[in-house]
Amino acid sequence: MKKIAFITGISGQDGAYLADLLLSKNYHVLGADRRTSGPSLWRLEKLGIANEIEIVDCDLLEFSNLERIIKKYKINEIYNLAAQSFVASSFNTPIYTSKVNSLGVLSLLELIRNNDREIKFYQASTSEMFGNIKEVPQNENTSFYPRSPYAISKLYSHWMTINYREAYKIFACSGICFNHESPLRGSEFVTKKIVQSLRKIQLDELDCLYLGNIDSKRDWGFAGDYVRAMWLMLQANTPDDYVISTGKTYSVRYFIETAAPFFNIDLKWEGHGVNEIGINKNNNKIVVRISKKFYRPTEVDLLIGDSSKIFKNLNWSNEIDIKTLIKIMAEYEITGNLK
Ligand code: NAP
Ligand code: F7E
Repeated sequence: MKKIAFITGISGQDGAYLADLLLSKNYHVLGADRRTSGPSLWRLEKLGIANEIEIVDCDLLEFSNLERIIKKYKINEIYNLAAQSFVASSFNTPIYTSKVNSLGVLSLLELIRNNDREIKFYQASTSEMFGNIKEVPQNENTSFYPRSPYAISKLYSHWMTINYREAYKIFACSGICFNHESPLRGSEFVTKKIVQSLRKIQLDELDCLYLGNIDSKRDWGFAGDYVRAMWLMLQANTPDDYVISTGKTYSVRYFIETAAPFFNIDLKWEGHGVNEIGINKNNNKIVVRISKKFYRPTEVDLLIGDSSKIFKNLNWSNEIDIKTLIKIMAEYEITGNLK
């Protein structure tokens, strides 16, 4: 009998890569999708797996949707990836973000508690919970100091996951994932925005890329590596929480400088702060400008993870480094080919 995995957030970046991984391991994959006005399953189509997944109509805010699914199927593993995941947006939609990212998770945990405590549960936690960092690098024991409604909503569900594990002996795990990217990353996130815009500049479809704080630093990995860690966590002998990261950090500025040559752009910087500009030395055109519009009310300046626990317990480490990640993302913009 095939194991049944229920993935919320199937239409997102991680949902697509995780579904691909679980199908390769012979799971029956149920994917929660909610109605939107446009097509939502393009990532699954890009990976060539759209027809292999059973899509179920489900919004995390509709308790009855979740209940119907949990009662209908004999689910073995739930991967809760659904979220309002864009930090910048969470400052404008704090109540909505909290409902989905906090109460949506609690609904799932309650349903497991009341219906089938054998279901294993993965919660998509985030390095944003470290926020105004208290330690370098950050590990599972580092104190949290969230800096956005997004991070605070995720901290709630992180602790709720731990509480349900301790109180009801549910196999519930929280993966504290640092930033992970791919060609299938949403276009509002900075890495995708950079490669997409540089390609448009190369094709004369855009004059200039506008960014916010380019000196902020992130520990960027590849989404394909991170979904493997999620799966490993639910195959372990005991449920636990893990930091999933590469252990290296780079600035947004470094990301642009490294991506630019793929698009025949040779960058030099002039000026400071909001007046800083990036000039293409090949034609002296200004291709990067700073806009206050993209600054956040409270920023997370630096993140760098320590994943020695998951390496030791589950033998996980990332395979794709930053330069390879940038190459994969840049080449996808040029060729449109994923594999
Ligand atoms: P993503 O591409 O933004 O995908 C989010 C998914 O959640 C989409 O499928 C979205 O559906 C769905 N969703 C949002 N609100 C929903 C609702 N009310 N009901 C049902 N589905 C809903 O995010 P991702 O990058 O794949 O990240 C996956 C998870 O990991 C998220 O929980 C995110 O917060 C967390 N995380 C991500 C990273 C990272 O660097 N990628 C790092 C740490 C943690 P629609 O398509 O309909 O909007
Ligand atoms: O920003 C800076 C921005 O939006 C990265 C989500 O997956 O990872 C992601 O959250 C950095 C920030 O990702 C622009 O200020 C500069 O310092 O790509 P991002 P994020 O906020 O780190 C965590 C782990 C998650 O859990 C989230 O779900 O880049 N930045 N200029 C910019 N960012 C954006 N988006 N756009 C800019 O123009």
